[in-house]
Amino acid sequence: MFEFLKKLVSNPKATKKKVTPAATPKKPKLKATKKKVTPAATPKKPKLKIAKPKKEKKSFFSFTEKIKKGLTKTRENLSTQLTDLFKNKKIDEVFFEELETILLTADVGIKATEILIQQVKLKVKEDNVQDESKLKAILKNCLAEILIPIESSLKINNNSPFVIMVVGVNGTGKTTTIGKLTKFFQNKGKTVLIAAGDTFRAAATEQLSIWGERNNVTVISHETADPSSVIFDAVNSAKAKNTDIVIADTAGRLPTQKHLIDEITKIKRVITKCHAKAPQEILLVLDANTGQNAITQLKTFNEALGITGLVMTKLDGTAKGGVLAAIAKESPTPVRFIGVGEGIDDLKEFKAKEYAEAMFE
Ligand SMILES: Nc1nc2c(ncn2[C@@H]2O[C@H](COP(=O)(O)OP(=O)(O)OP(=O)(O)O)[C@@H](O)[C@H]2O)c(=O)[nH]1
Ligand SMILES: [Mg+2]
Repeated sequence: MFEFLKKLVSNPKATKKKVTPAATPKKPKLKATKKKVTPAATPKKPKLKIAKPKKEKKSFFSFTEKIKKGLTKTRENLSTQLTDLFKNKKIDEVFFEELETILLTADVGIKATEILIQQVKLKVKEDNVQDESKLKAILKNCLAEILIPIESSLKINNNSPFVIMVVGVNGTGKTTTIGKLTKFFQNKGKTVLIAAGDTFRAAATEQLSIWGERNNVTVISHETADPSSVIFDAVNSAKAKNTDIVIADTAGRLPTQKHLIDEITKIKRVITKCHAKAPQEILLVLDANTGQNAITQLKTFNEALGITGLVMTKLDGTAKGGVLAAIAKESPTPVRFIGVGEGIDDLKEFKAKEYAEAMFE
């Protein structure tokens, strides 16, 4: 199922077609797209399948467990390497050199690794640490300290509608995150409207419509291929209906595609014309598998748009969970959410301590 979706949505052909619109001027097939897609208006069977929401216990314990489960690959990788390290070595300079390599392989990044090693060395000396579990506890605490400055939950202010523009590179998980976010805000008692601003890929609107149906919210889409006008209409519609939040999807684009980066700055300007305080949040969705390249993506999107928050997706599928520490030290930006699976409930607010706990057992 995951493989099927991945192939369908991240189809290399589709990606190629989408990221080079100038080279492929033919219009996307949007004939089937209705002006407004509501659950009642789209009774036909969706072609795309999306993972069914998994039932989740609402306790704090289950919340922490979910993050732990999501970070299993990173934790297991770190744990195995740390255990091996302790098998052969006492804690000396060579030990710290090897620890440095282990942290770098988890994508903690050079700056954060240096800081971690410095702090760990200091504590190890102070407490005369010689065993693995104590070292892990020290690593946990030091990592949490690095992550705390980027822990910042998304606050919805009263300048309604609160417009969230979702941006990022192709296939990072933007549309899926919008589906999960809609549920998150509905659980907080907010009303949500979705704007299908990825007008480039024909299947994108359909994919978003399915998430709309699952959450029972309206998805505004358009027959024209101009994303600005779709989002403009959505913001106006939200104003008329007193909807609390508009979440706008956008097409994936690479930081190197200047014309597409220019296009997204235009989308932002159009939103502000419609609502002077909007967009209140420009959410960059990053795929944890991209490792250090996430920082390059962040810098480019930030220069073009002024990124106000991050979502780090697919942490469940990677051993590179350290990337958030790299972001904290190299390009500190508020991390709003983390994605730990494909299901509707697999989006969690980022909590530095829990995250650090989940990285080391
Ligand atoms: N395992 C896992 N998969 C995820 C997560 N978030 C998204 N995905 C999957 O990643 C794939 C791409 O997700 P999309 O939401 O379509 O990505 P996108 O950024 O909208 O892609 P484009 O619109 O093509 O740029 C899908 O198969 C999703 O199910 C996550 O947190 N964990
Ligand atoms: Mg998408």
